[in-house]
Amino acid sequence: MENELQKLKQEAEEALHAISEIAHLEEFRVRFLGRKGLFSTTMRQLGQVAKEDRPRLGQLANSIKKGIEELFHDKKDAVESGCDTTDRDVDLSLPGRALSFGKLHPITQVMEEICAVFEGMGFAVAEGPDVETDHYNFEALNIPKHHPARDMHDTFYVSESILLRTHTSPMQARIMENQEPPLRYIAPGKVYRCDSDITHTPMFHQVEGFLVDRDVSFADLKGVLTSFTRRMFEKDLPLRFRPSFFPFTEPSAEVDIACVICGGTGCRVCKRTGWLEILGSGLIDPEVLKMVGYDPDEYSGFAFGLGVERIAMLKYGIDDIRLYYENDLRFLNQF
Ligand code: 2U9
Repeated sequence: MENELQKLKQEAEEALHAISEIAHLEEFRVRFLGRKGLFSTTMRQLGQVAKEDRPRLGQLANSIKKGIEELFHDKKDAVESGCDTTDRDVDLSLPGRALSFGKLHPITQVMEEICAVFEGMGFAVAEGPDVETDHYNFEALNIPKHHPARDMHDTFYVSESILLRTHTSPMQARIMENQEPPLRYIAPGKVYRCDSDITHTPMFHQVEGFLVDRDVSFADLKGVLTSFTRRMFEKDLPLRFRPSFFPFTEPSAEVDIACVICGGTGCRVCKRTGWLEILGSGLIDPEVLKMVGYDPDEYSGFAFGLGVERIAMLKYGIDDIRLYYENDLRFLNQF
């Protein structure tokens, strides 16, 4: 009898626990607590147990039934009011779940910072398509047919004349073609090249910029880029302009800053040179000015370009570019 009562208790508790709809409450009441229900039927059997056990078992049966009735009323209130908290899986004492806020990807953060510095110097921001024509990506920028950058191994082609832009310069050619100087623009965005190792990813971000006006000289370029590096790296770092070559600028220069890690004494990051290359630049080639319809005798200009991933690597001491794109929150949450 005692076993039967305990089994009934367990059965009733489980049945109550499973109830989530009002319709099932009455079914439960009739089945367990009604006049012909399981508790009444079991209690009627008390007459058949030994006389000396009857008071103890009667007391037990009453207390179990009372307990189930209380649980039933709690459940009824909860289900009818729509906030069923009698479920034992819900611990109301637990603190609420903390909302985790998303944040900008480190590359987006650095790109916005770069743009803000140039905007502070009066440059407007222009964005253009990632899918470009061969004309704007190469031809208009004085990159001839035989140039290695045009090879299938360096560029992602969509068709013979359509490709994924390999730099944001096409946007600048489009602006020049449609507007008259004076002009000051930067073009931030994604660019694509067939390349993949610890310092290259097939997609990366660039900010390129240009200024065209009358009497623009290399001194103007030096002034703007010196201000930029000082603001970006928040230090009065020494800067050097090293002669270089780009098809769209003449003369051209690569710009180095004193190594942000060793300060110029030489370390692993700067390959013992004491310098870090941060951007390319130059005076816009007169051929490019002619191509967009400007008279090179009237106007001159400078242009520059930088890789955002590289700037962010130098700023934060990151040694593998692929970390940016592995979506590992332990890495991303540091920024
Ligand atoms: C027009 C004329 C000239 C844009 C320039 C660079 C120098 C340059 C690279 C730096 C690292 C790209 O991300 S990177 O690989 N860029 O060095 N870009 S001058 O010159 C232009 C652009 C448009 C019409």
